[in-house]
Amino acid sequence: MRMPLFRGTKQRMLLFVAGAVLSSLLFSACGGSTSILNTDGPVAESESFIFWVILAIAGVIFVGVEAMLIYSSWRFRERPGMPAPRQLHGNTTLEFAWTAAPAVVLLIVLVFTIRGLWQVAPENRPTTGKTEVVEAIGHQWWWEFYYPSYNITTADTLHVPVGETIQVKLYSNNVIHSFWIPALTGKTDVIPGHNNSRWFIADKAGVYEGLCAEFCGLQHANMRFNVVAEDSTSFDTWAISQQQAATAPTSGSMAAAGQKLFTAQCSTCHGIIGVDSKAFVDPSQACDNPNGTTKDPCYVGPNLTHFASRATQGNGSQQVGLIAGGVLENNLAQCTPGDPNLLQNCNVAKWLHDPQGIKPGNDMNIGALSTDDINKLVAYLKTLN
Ligand code: HEC
Ligand SMILES: [Cu+2]
Repeated sequence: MRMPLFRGTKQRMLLFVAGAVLSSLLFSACGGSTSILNTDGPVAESESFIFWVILAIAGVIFVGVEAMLIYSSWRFRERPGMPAPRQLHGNTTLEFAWTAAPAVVLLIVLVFTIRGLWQVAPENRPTTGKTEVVEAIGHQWWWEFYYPSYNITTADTLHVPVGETIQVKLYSNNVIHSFWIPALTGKTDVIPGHNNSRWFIADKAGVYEGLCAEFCGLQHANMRFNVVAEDSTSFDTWAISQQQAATAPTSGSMAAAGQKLFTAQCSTCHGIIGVDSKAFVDPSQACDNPNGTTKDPCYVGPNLTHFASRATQGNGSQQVGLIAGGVLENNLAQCTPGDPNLLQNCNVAKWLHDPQGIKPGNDMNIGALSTDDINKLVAYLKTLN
């Protein structure tokens, strides 16, 4: 019976080693803008610095302990005819030393941690330079962003000006989410009835990945967003374009028919400024925030006024647009109403065809749409620049 047991252990060991190698290979694919070690702003830098400090200390301890272990196992190994080693018990100096040494190590870690906490604290955000306030609302399961100074609302993509302090006020009226942009700022819980805030600065223009880092239900993994950091001129141009009401489609066009369908079937959950909604809603005052004062009506789904501006731009490597928390890419350029392969090529058509199949459990519960209606709606959504 002993042999198979031994073999089993060996096999398990082999499996474990193979698993470890495989998973490290897999995880080595994670990197780029999603890595906390590849930072592009002072807040994330301060946080990853603590990681490096702890890693360095732990590394020195690991190498030291392992070296002593290996040395003494070899140096004092049992040889034939050796007498039993001297038996020891209790050594006050040693006892003090191995109590004091870890305490000192932990104290060093504590000092760096407190320093980091201080640097990233909401009250300690830089007061020199410009500050842009953004209200981020965690929904099940997508992020909404409201800019009080422009009175604009968007979803899935957070635009920020490079080099300016971005103060993010965090709201939820459902469950606890966590706001996280690995390359720019660490995680902060988004708690109903308890309004947290966070600040960060993007040092470089670019597109960064953001996500929800608190398990918030079935589609928690599809609650991602993009951060587009751009120079202040591009940011202003973007913000001003977002302030405009949706342009009305040419009467008699396919898009106009789509708008009619939208008003009839979609406007209970989606707002479009100039169509079924007069203005964007400030979540700090609205039903999104349980502490708010005026209970304005809020929409269940993303505001679609400028849905087309959230599509993938350029050749795709520059700004990838997202649909419904990143469950699909917003590839509107591939959406040609009338295309017989619309449902294969166009992601928003796929979404409209079967939102529950694509993101099971999400709040877009609608009856089946005909292909004809999907064509009209896609034609309309494409006009929402
Ligand atoms: C019962 C409410 C409801 C109705 C009705 C509804 N939607 Fe939605 N819609 C949602 C929700 C909620 C989401 C976000 C889902 C998520 O990300 O989890 C969404 C997402 C979307 C998105 C993606 C938006 C983005 O920025 O990511 C589009 C486009 C959309 N809906 C279009 C429509 C159209 C067109 C109709 C009418 C045929 C419609 N919806 C009807 C609730 C609704
Ligand atoms: Cu979440």
